Amino acid sequence: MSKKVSKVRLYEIAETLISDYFDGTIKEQIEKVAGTQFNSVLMNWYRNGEDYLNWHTDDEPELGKNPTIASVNFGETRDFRVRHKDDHQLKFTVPLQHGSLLIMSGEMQHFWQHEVPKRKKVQHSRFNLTFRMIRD
Ligand SMILES: O=C(O)CCC(=O)C(=O)O
Ligand SMILES: [Mn+2]
Repeated sequence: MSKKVSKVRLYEIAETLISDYFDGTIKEQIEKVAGTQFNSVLMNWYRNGEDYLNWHTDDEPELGKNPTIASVNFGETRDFRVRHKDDHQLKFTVPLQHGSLLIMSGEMQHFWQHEVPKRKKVQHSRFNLTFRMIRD
């Protein structure tokens, strides 16, 4: 698929993804790769490079101590940045391309924060699905 994904195409992808999610197709594939099970999914929609997500850790108590979080990416490539909580100079960037899968697991959320920064040059949409296991 080309790098630029048209809006209409993106809506088609979103629709397919949502129906795939409900019949379990995507979830099952991701679970196989991640080696764990998920019971919830969150969709983030970045309309263009102005939309962003600030530095944070996924450390909500309902995710448990060492959560595995799997993120599947669609549309525009966006930078996913990671930095150490205690030393912000210790950081790296992963460009998340269309079709890529990012898995965060183990003690990552104890020591590392992540963000999706603004990117002025990005004009098109990107969304991702983040699969999680919410415990009661
Ligand atoms: O859009 C992304 O890749 C990051 C999403 C994220 O960090 C989150 O939903 O907690
Ligand atoms: Mn997060």
